Amino acid sequence: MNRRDFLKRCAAVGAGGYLLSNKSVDVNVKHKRPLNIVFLMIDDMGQRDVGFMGSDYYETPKIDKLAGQGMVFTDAYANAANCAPTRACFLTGQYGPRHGVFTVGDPARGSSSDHRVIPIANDTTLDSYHVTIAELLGPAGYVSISIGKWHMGNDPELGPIGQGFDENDGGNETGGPKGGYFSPWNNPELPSGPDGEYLTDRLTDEAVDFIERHQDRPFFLYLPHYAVHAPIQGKEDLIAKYQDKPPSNGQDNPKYAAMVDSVDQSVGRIMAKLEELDLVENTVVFFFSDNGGHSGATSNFPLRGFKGTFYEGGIREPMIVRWPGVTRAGSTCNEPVIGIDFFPTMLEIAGVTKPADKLLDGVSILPLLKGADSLGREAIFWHFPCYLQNQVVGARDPKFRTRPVGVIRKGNFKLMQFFEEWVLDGGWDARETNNAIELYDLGSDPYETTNLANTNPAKRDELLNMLIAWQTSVNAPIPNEANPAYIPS
Ligand SMILES: [Ca+2]
Repeated sequence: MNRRDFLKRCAAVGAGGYLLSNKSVDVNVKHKRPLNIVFLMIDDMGQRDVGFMGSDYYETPKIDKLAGQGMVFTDAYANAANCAPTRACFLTGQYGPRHGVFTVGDPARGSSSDHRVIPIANDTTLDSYHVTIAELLGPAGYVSISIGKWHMGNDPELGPIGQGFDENDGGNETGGPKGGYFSPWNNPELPSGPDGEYLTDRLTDEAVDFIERHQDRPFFLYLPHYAVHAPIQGKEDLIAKYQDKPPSNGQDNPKYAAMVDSVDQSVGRIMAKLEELDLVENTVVFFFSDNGGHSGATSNFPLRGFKGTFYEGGIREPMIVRWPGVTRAGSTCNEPVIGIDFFPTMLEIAGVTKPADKLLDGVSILPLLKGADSLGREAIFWHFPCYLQNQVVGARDPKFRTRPVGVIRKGNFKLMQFFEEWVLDGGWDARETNNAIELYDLGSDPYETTNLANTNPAKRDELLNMLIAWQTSVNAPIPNEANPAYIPS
């Protein structure tokens, strides 16, 4: 069966179909299906990079306003600690072992002589046979666009168009803006604007234009900003605004602050356009980021670590969902949620029934949006069979942001299984002594300072058993081959 036939067969629209004009919806009826989805995916924005999560250095009044109008998730996670795997999980609704995008580029980063095991091969693009969220929303009547960073391959096959979006502005295989944040872009998917045009503003122009053009039909606006990923380049007038501002909690970079400020203005302009066109009550808006804040650019304090580590600072994200008539304004949810949950959530919002043979690893967060305080899900998982080089504060290791690791969070407990020690130093039988396991109680120790692996052996074994069972269930490849080039230091 080819892909088109598969899509035709599987794109079943929910009972009742959908309305063709979003203006005809009575917004006061809670169960009326909203028709538009706006997903704002910021790049490398740390959980503490926004005012509503406690930053008093960066100024994000528009994002904070959105947070006040919607529901804030305090325990929202990216599926990975770096860019591409989070995006592959978001687009497919599946954990990494299903699609093989585990990291960005080379899985063997750093010096091979420092690798104790051979890492697992990594897919740098998302294979076209995967069914993306855009491919299921399209047949349900949605017009869709991806504006900004794609990082999953190039069109016509592996870019946004190839993967089901109707339009693509600026998305390709690259993980950062090749030409920097000021035009010309050096991007075949985005015609350069006047010299000096700022990328975040330009992508926002494209988003506003898309909303205007498609205001009379259901739309899915996916806006994966290139910001606030390196290079750290802000607009001069915004940099000046932060130049004399005192640092706070380790956040002190005016150029980065200017980039965050531009993202804030982007959110403000998009919300203003929705209001102007009388669409705001009929649009669900998501705000999220793809991994933790980057070392050298910002501080995730008091969360431990940075982008690239699987401590909380590398994977915990700022997250808002605003769904008028459903999410209570100013509400907060503490249930752990993760990037793969957006796929089933958006299907449900759109009234699209999941095709029987489309495998989804996440769960719809609709009950949470409606006020429930739990999803009843046992645990969430991460799988990273690769090396990420560089030294960052909070990492376990002086040479790597992370070495190969598996992670589970269940309730307030989080367990990390480091594969080098696990595989080479005795596995299960040596789990008390081989330094493979870390266990934290995020409830009492959100900053991951006290490893409980040997002081709470019952909880350790419970989570470790669940993690191993999950790895088996998804065929997660464990890097179990010793590296002959390894030189003990
Ligand atoms: Ca990123």
